[in-house]
Amino acid sequence: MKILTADFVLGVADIRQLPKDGLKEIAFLGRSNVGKSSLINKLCGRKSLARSSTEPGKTRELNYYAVNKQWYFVDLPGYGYARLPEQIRSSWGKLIEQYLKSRKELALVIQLIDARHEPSELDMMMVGWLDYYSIPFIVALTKADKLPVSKMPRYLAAARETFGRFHNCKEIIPVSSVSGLGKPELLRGVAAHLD
Ligand SMILES: Nc1nc2c(ncn2[C@@H]2O[C@H](COP(=O)(O)OP(=O)(O)OP(=O)(O)O)[C@@H](O)[C@H]2O)c(=O)[nH]1
Ligand SMILES: [Mg+2]
Repeated sequence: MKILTADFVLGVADIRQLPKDGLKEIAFLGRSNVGKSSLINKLCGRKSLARSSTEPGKTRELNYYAVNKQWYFVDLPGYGYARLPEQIRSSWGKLIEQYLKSRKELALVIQLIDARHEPSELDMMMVGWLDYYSIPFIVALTKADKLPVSKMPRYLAAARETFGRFHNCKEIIPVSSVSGLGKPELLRGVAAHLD
C-alpha cells in the first residue's frame, strides 16, 4: 500500500463532532510523548503533518487526517500525563472511552508502547478496553532506534508475553520514526484491516 496524500481535516473535542461520511478509521493510541504524531508523519512520509509536541499532553482533540482521500488516521490525545489537573485527565479518558466504545468506523487501533519501558497500568487498561470492545489492535513498540539491536529479541519476547494473551492483539511490530523501521509491516497491517 502506498500513501499518496494525507491532509489534516479536523480536530474533534466533543464526541458529537465526529465525521459522518462513513470512512474507515485507524486510530493511534498511547501515552503522551510515546510517539503517535511522529509515527503518523513517518507513515505518511511527511515531516510535519501531525504536530509532534514539545509540550506533552497538549493535544486534547482527536485529530483527523484523511489518507488517500479514502480513510482516516486518527491521532488520539495522549494519556497519562501526570502534571495535568485530574479534571482534565478524566475528561480525556471519557472522550477516548466513548470513542472506542461507540465508533463503528474504527477498523483498527495502533497501540503505541515505548519499546524500552514496561507497559504502564494505563497502557494495560487501554488494551483491556480494546479487547473488551472487540477492537483489533496492533502493538507498535516505539523509539526502537534507542534500543541496542542485540536486545531487541528479548524485548520482543517480553512484549509477546504481555500482549499475546489478548485475543484482539493482531501483531507486535517494533517501529522507529527516525529510521523507518517497521513502516512496511505496519502499513501492511493497516491495509489488511481496511478491506
Ligand atoms: N529517537 C526517537 N524519538 C522519537 C521517535 N518517535 C518520537 N520521538 C520523539 O519523542 C517525542 C514525542 O513524540 P510525539 O510524536 O510528539 O509523541 P506523541 O505521542 O504524539 O505525544 P502527545 O501528542 O503529547 O500525546 C518527540 O520529541 C519526538 O521527536 C522515534 O521513533 N525515535
Ligand atoms: Mg501528538
